[in-house]
Amino acid sequence: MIRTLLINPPYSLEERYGRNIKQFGAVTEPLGLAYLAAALEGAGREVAILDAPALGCDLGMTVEKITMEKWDLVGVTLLTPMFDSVRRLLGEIRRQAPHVLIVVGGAHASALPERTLAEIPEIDFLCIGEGEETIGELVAALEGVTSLSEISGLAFRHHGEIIRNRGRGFLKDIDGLPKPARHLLPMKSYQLTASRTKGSTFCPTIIAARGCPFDCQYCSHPAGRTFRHHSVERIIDELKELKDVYQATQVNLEADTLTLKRIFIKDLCRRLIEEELHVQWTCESRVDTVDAEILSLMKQAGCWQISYGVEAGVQRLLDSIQKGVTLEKIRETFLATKRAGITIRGFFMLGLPTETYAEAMETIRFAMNLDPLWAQFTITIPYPGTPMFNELLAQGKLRHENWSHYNTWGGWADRRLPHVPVGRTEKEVKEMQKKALRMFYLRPKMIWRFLRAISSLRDVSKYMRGFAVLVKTALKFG
Ligand code: B12
Ligand code: SF4
Repeated sequence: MIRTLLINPPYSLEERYGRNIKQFGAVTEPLGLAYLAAALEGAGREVAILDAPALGCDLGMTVEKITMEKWDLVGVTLLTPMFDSVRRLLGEIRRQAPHVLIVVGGAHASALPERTLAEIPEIDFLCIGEGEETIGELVAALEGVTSLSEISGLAFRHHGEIIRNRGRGFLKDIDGLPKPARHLLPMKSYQLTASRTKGSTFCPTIIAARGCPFDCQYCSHPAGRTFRHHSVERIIDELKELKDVYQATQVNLEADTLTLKRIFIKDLCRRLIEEELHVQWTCESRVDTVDAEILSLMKQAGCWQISYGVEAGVQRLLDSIQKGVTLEKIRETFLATKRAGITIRGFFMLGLPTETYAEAMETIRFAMNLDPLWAQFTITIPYPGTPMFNELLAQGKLRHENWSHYNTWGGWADRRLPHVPVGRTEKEVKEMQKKALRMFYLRPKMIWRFLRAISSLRDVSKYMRGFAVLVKTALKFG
């Protein structure tokens, strides 16, 4: 029987966020891999997950764990900024365990399948899109039950040539999938950021839905354009598991836009209220999919925070990325959310194509006026597979395709930005990321708010460390 090891590669918090802010980063469950593992287990296969970042494993330790036991197939997830980490890992696996077959999947692999196979010669198979069915069929093919050419959504090498089979559509019914195999993950090692948690930072995730029909130009729609949600029953079932088995008191209900379907979010909230589970939750949403009625129901159902993708404080920029919302709508929804008693995390993008220095400042000021509890300012990265990437490439405005530098925290992690708006410099855009955080957080109002929120010594140390990092950047030490 084929034995499969699924690996979340050793991509450290320092690589993601840089030395200065790695301490504030999240270590989250690789739920994609847990879904794959559950599908394999459901088919009676032997499978394990090695979550290198959660276990604190570097490259050497990860390879050692792989070679200690005899695995036939290793499956690795690949997002764009992890490219070099994955390439190094696969090179070492090939060197130290040459018999092991290697399959990769994930957003980067799905966006650039042929190119990824060409750039990383150690990869044997590559999964495009959702992998639960593909990996099961791959294992069956490796056992000689079916042939590789029959597997939709698979690319692979054959006599030195790269073959790409027909595509596999997205799953219609995600409830048909077994619950993610959390029992194979080191659940107690996971932590969300302070900005997304209350008290303890243990806040596991439930994927409530996949897919999104909107047209944001910086999005590659890795889960497709059709919103597919789990049933309310299934979400409650996962919630109970997290509460009873892992003692979770708070969860993150993950979906590109949880509130997209009014009827679904209403049903979910009503059931959460009826069940009296007393689990607090957070989610991500769009400002144009909620109103006062939904927000009030969400609050009653235990929602204490919503993260909204605002992106820019300039209508011209919002229109250029086809966000489909107005500044007025953003203001209105922020107000309604605060009135409902739900706190807000706002996401803002700096360095959008054609953004000027003055417009970046306008976005920061807009964030300050909106005044969410937390704001995240990332540098725009044109990820492969997005309309933004294709357009910048066609216009000759991509500076390089060194994937490991495609990191939205480039200002802190000191990456070479793949794109800088015309007329501006990389140094200035990176500095803008730090400046945005300083302008937003080092306001007397914010300092007062955090002082009032302090409820433990741990909080004191957490806020002091954040404050110190921001002050250091102002003094040019960070
Ligand atoms: C939730 C989320 C997060 C959460 C994760 C929370 C958690 N507990 O999982 C947080 C906020 C921590 C996060 C962080 C990051 N994220 Co994120 N995230 C997402 C989001 C919104 C959903 C991911 C998800 O859970 N999907 C559901 C699961 C079931 O799907 P999945 O993980 O993709 O796995 C399926 C397939 O991809 C495939 N598959 C995946 N791996 C493998 C491996 C094998 C062997 C096989 C066969 C198949 C396979 O099968 C899986 C099951 O169907 C996506 C957008 C999206 N809609 O996908 C962005 C997204 C994946 N993130 C992205 C990025 C860039 C990041 C960061 C690198 C950002 C940063 N600069 O730090 C970090 C990296 C995190 C890390 N792992 O180190 C990008 C990736 C773009 C790209 N081209 O790589 C996306 C696509 C968003 C975007 N900008 O378009 N993220
Ligand atoms: S709303 Fe979010 S998931 Fe939907 S297209 Fe825009 S960025 Fe992508």
